[in-house]
Amino acid sequence: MDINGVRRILNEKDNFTILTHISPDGDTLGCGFALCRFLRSMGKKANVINGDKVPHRYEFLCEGYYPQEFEEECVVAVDIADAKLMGDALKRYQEPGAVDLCIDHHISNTGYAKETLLDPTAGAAAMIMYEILSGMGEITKEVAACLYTGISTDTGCFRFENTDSRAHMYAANLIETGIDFYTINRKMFELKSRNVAAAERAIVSQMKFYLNDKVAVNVISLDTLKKYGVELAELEGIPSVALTIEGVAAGVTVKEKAKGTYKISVRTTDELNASRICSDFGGGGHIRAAGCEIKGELCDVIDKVVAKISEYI
Ligand SMILES: [Mn+2]
Repeated sequence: MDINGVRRILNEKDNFTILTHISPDGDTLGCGFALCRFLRSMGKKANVINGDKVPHRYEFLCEGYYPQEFEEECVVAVDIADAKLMGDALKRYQEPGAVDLCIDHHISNTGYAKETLLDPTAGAAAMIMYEILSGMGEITKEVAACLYTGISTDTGCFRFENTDSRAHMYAANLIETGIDFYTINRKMFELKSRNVAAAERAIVSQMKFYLNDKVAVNVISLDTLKKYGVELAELEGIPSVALTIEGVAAGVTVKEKAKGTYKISVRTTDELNASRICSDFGGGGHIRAAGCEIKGELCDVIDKVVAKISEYI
């Protein structure tokens, strides 16, 4: 479906449920709350539903948000590549045909929705959302803050390879609305609690190297989270640490979800395709950042991922 098709749906329907993905990030939440605010300002009803709770640093995106009562007419998924990424709390939306419209930029999108607007060249789904909404009406400061957060977080504050002139241009237009982008970026990329800083130091000090130091692995165990009193969502900075080391082509973060279940996040330089590595384990994502889930003992899980990467190196 093209942008005009999406605008038509947003104009025609009145009651929207907007879904965001589990382990919500700035892009899925930014898109979700931007769309919700925009639709409400059009006099329509809309709710944003998350499979997980909104991490503290993103709470400003839902400032003033309250759930509305209505008969659901249109279900929109934002930044969700695969129905299973809605999580167990949103099981009912994982059924075939449950999602009417998906707006996404993941090359690995499975096409689970009835209609999909997919632009894998967009660094953030929030860029697609900006294109849709800016053609429908005025982007208020509140909506702009949500969209800017999505673009900034998914491009690593305009540093990742997925950053292009379009990302900068949209960001510039959003800044024109008067948003406090300094505070947004400081919250997204700098501020952390002392506990989180201590946990990060402990994790990074245990970083292991494989394949002639081309692969670096960080492990976030449930014990570490407990010891430092932090949540997994607060350690979003860890996956980018490995790639700051010269010679590393793949940074792997192994997150213990439950005993024997690990969430793997893979970040790569231009030597490797992270999405392909993860799709071999049933996951997916972007070329330079992707994820998957693997069950087993920690050492076996790491061996499997490293062996897979060695096939592509
Ligand atoms: Mn995204």
